[in-house]
Amino acid sequence: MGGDLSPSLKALDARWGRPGAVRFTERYGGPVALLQAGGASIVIALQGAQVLSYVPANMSEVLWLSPVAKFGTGKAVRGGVPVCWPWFGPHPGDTTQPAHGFVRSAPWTVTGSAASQNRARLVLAFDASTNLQTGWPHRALAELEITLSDALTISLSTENRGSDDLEITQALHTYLAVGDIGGVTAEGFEGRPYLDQLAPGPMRNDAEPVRVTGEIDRIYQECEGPVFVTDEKSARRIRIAKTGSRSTVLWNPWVEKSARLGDMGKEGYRRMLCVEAANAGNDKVTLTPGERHRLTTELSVTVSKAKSKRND
Ligand code: TA6
Repeated sequence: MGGDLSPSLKALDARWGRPGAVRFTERYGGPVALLQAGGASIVIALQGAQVLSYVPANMSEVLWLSPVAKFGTGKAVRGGVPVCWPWFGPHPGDTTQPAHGFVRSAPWTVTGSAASQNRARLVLAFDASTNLQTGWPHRALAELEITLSDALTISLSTENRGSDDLEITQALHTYLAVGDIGGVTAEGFEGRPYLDQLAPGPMRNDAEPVRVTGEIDRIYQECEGPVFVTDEKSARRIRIAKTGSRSTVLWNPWVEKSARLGDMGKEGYRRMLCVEAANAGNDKVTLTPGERHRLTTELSVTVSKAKSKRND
């Protein structure tokens, strides 16, 4: 195996590899880390520190990855869990800046790994206090800690390394894989106020669980608890828990936006739903010098009771 690794992958394996739990290789045309624990596995692209795949033990893929995802240097990959930092959505003041910040398509540095019985962990960092080429006039360190156990836990920490207060927005932009969007219900949003990105205006509020029947792009506020995606066709329920976040983004591009995006694949929108642990909308994070903030999302899956066999 080691024979086919590039020198940098060999060095990563030597420094951070953990037998049977953490190894480095190439996938999708770029360097990735493969983590395994208790029969579960994940793939993490080092570019963007982006989890691209999560397969729990004895289950199928939990994350959606576009079948036409374009992997390339400096190109955000459509799917998995892109890291939106240090701003969510369009840059608050400069339209020349990329949407969702500059780290999701930048190289991150592996800074830690660990493995124990049924658990594997990788830590990556993006030091924006020295990456002056971003043009971002602040000094901060972003760290992503990815832990695989009987759930997938991803934590994005920000440390303000500047001498002024730092305000950020951010999201772990999770693309969940679903059997078919027509059989999906999202629960835990009932009664939560949300900003409708498709119809800017006052906060809205729905009392019912969410069914997706067209483009949806909502930033739920005052939304701290776990939410659930029930997927009839896949006969499973995904729990999305979080900490350090009072906002959750729900997004499906549907037909027209998918066509504009160009990298969703044929009817890709039917097989995905984004449920994003975020600090977005009015839920901004302000850090004093030296202060740290941690945003965490935890994904876990249960198999729905086998659909009762109808007697017809
Ligand atoms: O999280 C929802 C959203 O902000 C949508 O408005 C849409 O733009 C989506 O993110 C994807 O953004 P991207 O820059 O990855 O195409």
